[in-house]
Amino acid sequence: MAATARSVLKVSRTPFARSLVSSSRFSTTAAKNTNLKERLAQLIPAELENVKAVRAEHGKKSFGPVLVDQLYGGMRGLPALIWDGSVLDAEEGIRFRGKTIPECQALLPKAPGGQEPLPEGLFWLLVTGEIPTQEQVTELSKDWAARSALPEFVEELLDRCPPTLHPMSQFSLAVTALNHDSAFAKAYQDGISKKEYWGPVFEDCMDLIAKLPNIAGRIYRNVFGKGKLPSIDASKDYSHNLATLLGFGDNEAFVELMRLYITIHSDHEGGNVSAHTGKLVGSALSDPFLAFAASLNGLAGPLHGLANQEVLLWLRKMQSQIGENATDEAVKEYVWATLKGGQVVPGYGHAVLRKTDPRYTAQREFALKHMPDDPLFKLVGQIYNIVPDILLEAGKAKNPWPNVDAHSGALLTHYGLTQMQFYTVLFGVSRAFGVAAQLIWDRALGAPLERPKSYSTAAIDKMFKGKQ
Ligand code: FAM
Repeated sequence: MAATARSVLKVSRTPFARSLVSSSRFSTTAAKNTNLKERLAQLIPAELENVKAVRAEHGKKSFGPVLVDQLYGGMRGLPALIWDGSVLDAEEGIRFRGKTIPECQALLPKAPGGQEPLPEGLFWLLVTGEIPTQEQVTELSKDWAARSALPEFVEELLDRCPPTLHPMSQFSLAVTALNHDSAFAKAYQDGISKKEYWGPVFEDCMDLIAKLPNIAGRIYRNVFGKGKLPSIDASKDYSHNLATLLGFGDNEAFVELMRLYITIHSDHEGGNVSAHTGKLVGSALSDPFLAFAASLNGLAGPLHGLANQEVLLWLRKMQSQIGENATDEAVKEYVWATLKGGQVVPGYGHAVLRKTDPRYTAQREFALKHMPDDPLFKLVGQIYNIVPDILLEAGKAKNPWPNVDAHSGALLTHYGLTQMQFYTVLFGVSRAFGVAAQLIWDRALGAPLERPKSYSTAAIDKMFKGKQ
């Protein structure tokens, strides 16, 4: 078996296949003159061989014991999924196809005059493992602009939502409804072969990403009374269009923020609630709209994406109770009161990370460059100096350091996007990039239906009674 696997590995070691085995060996430039779908079609056969070979060589090897505590403890740390797009290290944080956030900032194409990476490039990287050329990202911007229109009934659906319905619920409704035009659902009904699934899934994923600015913009304008939605400009990049639809397109710093924001929020390996939910639902061959709507419903939870809203609510409540420019002592008391009230400090802690989230650091650096004197930014910094020690002293949280959500609200507030109920929608727009890339690869590699085993407490007791 091993000999066969080794010989398969030998023939399959194209640059892409190798890159997935060892992320440090990426090819840095994508093949020229191809669009994303064509490039992907070139990469899939080698990756199918690569997976086959790895399974043949290592498929029967054990990952070690599973502890009963992991069954009760939210499966923390349980090795259970494969996703090559991004990997999260507890100390170092996220890498997208082997690249850290600063590396992505340095390497990915930028808009003319811009300094932050274009999310178009990040999507290309997630899908292919390659750094795209400027032309290739421009092509993606244009493609997404061309696909951006919403079906009229989805616009009407959003317009009929009461403004009191949370923006995340509206977002999920609209994405679910896009399944009306799913290329994959139609192809499946028409009897498409399993080998061809990835093609219509790719088309759906491109449509999904493309339509999100119109959904987000419409929700924002409807809920917060911001007037009529302008149209998408096919000559502009995705983040510029998103900013314009929200009403901030004239502010170049805000547009840059959107480019960075989408890039760093796009993906966080496969096990987080939104990424995993998308993969799980997609594994039933629900189309990408249904799968991503499920991701959004997970992202809408306060322990996950809604934490960015919760942080701002918590900060505003703090300011109303102890005033602005409060002393460290007063802030400490407020943090302790939060903990003693049986609540979490939003924006702090993480299920995997054990250091300050590099996504927090990237946002802090953006703030230092663009808004060093902003009072809310200063408060976020003051809290950073206070909360970790308190969480350590309280002794429960395994990670006392800030995560991505501790910072984003302060940046958005600075530019006038003060409606905190909307913040998780922006996280959702970004997370589509990672979930979509994963759905495409899952169908290309023929990932099976997910179906882990659950046990009853009585069964656990019976199984292990009297054993060490
Ligand atoms: N404040 C207070 N208590 C906390 C805490 C925090 N920020 N973080 C963890 N704990 C508690 C936790 O509630 C648990 O208490 P119990 O034993 O009473 O259940 C204990 O410490 C051990 O938890 P853990 O193992 O350190 O963390 P988990 O892996 O169970 O949970 C988080 C991870 C993110 C859900 C948790 O740290 C948390 O609730 N943080 C605040 C909410 C937040 O910021 N979420 C966003 C996470 C983010 F990165 C994202 O998904 N966007």
